Amino acid sequence: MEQSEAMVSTREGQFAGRRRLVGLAAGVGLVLAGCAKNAPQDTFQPAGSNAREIDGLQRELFYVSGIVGLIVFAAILYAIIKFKDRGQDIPEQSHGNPKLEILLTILPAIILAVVAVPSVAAVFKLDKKDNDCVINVTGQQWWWEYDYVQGSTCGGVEITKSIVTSGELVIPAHTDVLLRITSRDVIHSYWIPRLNGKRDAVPGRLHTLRMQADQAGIYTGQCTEFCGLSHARMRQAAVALEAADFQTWVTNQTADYVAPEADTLAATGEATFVAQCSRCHQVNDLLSPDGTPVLAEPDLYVVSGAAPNLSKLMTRTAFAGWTFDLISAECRDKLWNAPPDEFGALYLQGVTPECFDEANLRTWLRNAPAMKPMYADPTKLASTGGKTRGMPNLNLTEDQIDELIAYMLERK
Ligand code: HEC
Ligand SMILES: [Cu+2]
Repeated sequence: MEQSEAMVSTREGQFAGRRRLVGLAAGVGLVLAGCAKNAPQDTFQPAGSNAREIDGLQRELFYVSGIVGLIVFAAILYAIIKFKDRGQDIPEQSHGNPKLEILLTILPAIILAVVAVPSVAAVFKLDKKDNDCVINVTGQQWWWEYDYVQGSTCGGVEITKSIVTSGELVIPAHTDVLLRITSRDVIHSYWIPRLNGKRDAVPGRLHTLRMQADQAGIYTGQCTEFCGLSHARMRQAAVALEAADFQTWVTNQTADYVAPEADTLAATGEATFVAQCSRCHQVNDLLSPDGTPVLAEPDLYVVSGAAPNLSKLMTRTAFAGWTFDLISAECRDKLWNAPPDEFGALYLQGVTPECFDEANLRTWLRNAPAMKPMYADPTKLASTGGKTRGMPNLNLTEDQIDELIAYMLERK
């Protein structure tokens, strides 16, 4: 009887051991999967001077702490094996060893002091304020707004007219760009891992973050401070373009509004847009039927205080916190994998009819909060005086959606 119980318990022990091993293997597998070569948000693959600074520092620190870690693990292993309970007497109890204690205080202090030298140096280097472009960044629930200020220059290109865009930050490559980051609602955190570390976006405060990309391409990131219901759907990208391409991008973004041709689906879409969308969304230079400029009146309905500027929606590749693609998976892969010298031309094509992924935008217009949660309980809207956060369900008809999509397709 006693014997069989012992057998059962050892077998359970074996199973537990095996399960632990499987768990460990899965854990290690996951960690290694994170290091995969094509991971787009890999801090170990810096693509600009600021990220490289951080990467260099963390590698140095990894060696120092790695050696300390090895020594500690070896000591623990030694103690576990050497002093394993084999029924021996309790060892002699000692009370304090001043020499050892002083040594164990001074040694870590010295290690920390050594580590502080490159760390503090890196902090100062990353904080350099010289730059060739300043872009204002505003965190919103749940997307990022970028403002290129009228009259400023960016990488030598003059910004003749204010550019407001969302989700996709467009910067000139090889250029020191300074982001001035704030938030309109709650605390967010801006992070493009391959270009720099994180910076909190705090209402009422301006935090700066430098961006520099070595070559043209697309670098993705995401909000890293929990900011409410759709925090997980608050993503962003930085697109770096060569100087000439960046100039082309700016020229296009600042171009005058082109109204749809009369009697087209898009023209009906413009009227629908004025009626349904312009109370929140701005399309630059858009006029109401009576000829007065359409200006957003965000505080009327939107708790978040603003909505993305849609003047050039189709120059972006994704929308709504850069979560849903505007282009098909095939076109996206082509763009993402384009060699740096071909990337700019491909990106500047914007959303072409062949690449347009209509399904996403259609689903969005049918019922945005169903695609991206905006408020906890839509049935309790009365308690907020009808105010919603984010984009509400506007109960549009399929015809209205057709018109709006036709109109949106021309915003490029
Ligand atoms: C009550 C205000 C409001 C109205 C009205 C509204 N939207 Fe929105 N819309 C928003 C907000 C806020 C967002 C950002 C949501 C997010 O990404 O979390 C948004 C996002 C979008 C986006 C994604 C843009 C981007 O760059 O990420 C599109 C496209 C869009 N709306 C189209 C429309 C159209 C077309 C209409 C009219 C039928 C409309 N919206 C009406 C508030 C509104
Ligand atoms: Cu956020």
